[in-house]
Amino acid sequence: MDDAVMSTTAGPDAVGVRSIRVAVIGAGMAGILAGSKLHERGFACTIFEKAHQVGGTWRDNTYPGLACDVPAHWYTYSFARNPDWNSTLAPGPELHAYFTRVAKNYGLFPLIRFGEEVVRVERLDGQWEVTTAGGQRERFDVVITCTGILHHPNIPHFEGVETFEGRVFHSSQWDHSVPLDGRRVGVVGTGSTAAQLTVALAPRASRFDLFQRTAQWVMPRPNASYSEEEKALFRADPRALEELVQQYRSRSVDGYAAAVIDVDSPQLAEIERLCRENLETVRDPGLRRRLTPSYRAACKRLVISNDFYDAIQHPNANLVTSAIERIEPQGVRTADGVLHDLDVLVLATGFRTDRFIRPAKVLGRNGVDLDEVWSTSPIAYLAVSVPDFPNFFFLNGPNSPVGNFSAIETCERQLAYVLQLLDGLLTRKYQEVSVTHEALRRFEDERRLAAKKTVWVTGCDSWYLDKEGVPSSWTFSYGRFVEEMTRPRMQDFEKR
Ligand code: N01
Repeated sequence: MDDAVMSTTAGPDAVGVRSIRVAVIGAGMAGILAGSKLHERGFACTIFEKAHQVGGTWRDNTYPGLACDVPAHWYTYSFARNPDWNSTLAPGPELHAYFTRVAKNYGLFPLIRFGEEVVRVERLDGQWEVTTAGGQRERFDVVITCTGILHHPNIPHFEGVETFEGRVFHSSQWDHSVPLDGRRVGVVGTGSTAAQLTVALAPRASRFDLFQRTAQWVMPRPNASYSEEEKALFRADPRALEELVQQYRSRSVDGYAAAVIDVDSPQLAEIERLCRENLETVRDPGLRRRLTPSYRAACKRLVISNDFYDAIQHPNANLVTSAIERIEPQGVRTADGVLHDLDVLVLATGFRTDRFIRPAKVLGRNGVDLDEVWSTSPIAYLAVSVPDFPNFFFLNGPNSPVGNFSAIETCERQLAYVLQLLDGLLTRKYQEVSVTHEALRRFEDERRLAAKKTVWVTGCDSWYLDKEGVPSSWTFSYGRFVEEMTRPRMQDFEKR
């Protein structure tokens, strides 16, 4: 994969490379990637990061039980493999340490403006003016937004929440000062986060209530530990490590990625079979029935867990399926009239996945407002470019394959594509480049058509769907993504 990142013609010595100023917004997984590669190639690169540490989602999320449910060896940059993962599914702190290490090794810290939130990006005199919350303004030739998708917490308003005498917080804003052992803990939500919290907290709490609005399909995935011998082998033989990565990639690409885009696929049938088999491990038929979803597996993002069903059957654990009516000083009152006494209430209620670079105001050519362009839903040609926003690109942007395959591989391929578009700036073939309206329309029509065959539209509500019920993800195959990202079709771009 790194070959693709490196395959464009310009290098540090190329004409003009140092004079092209690039603003990268965000120092999470995608920003570290963009910064590393731009810096390596000699671009003048500034990374704006509103927080005080790198790591994005792995910095923000520190909840007990946090782990990545994608195999760690595959969840690494192709240019910075890690032979030292301790287990198949790495815990959050190990992932945060990895991303911090890569940022350090690639010399990014001096390029990062920590504590500087970008609030406005405006096209002025053929450049982008970036304004931060502190009022600093600076001009750049290119902007690459790396602001993530699962970033802005979705915090529902429950009536009476302000009267709660315990502590309440969102899962991505964990309050580590709050004791949990022996306390009465409630978690709202049944997504991947809530499942990991259940495994971590049910045995620690004196009582653990899981407030479920919708049951989720849970797919088992074993989590093996790696011995010191295995790590030594990976260190000594990078090819062995690469083979392991390839095994994980093939399994995911031929399995899950194929399943989600085709409701009639044998891969989806197999996922459903595995989820049903897993559900059968719940001993009490009443509990099993309440945990059984009424929609197809993978319609919502699958919860991946070997332990969730064991944890929800723990003597301390209680699955609450009556709707939350309001919050009272002592706890949560549900529609069946029961008051669930609590000391701590965690909102594992997910994220606002339609935000991207927003709430920053982005004004393109002739004052075109990104908020208006995206008034129905965020869209971008091949997830990378929007008309009237020249030299402005997304990694992990709208319609990116967020739920399909490795987000890191996705971003590496997107960056390789963007770097090819920047080649024209370097060689002075053009000064600005953005997709044409026509090409975006064509892509979007095709994407929406393909969406009809995906599992995401089979009758569940999820964060994949926009206001019109159209999945905001990549609705094509992995092969198509690789092909599209290999080389830009320059006729789809307006160059000036
Ligand atoms: O959030 P979610 P998440 N009243 O949106 C419920 C990734 N991730 O943080 O289904 C009551 O999936 C909502 O209910 P419903 C992963 O991609 C990865 O768990 O809408 N309940 C749902 O149950 C994942 O998909 C890892 O009816 C309310 C839950 O809250 C994504 O992050 C680990 C409610 C939200 O589930 C988001 O996961 C963790 C309300 N008003 C997360 N509002 C890895 O391991 C919402 N809910 C890589």
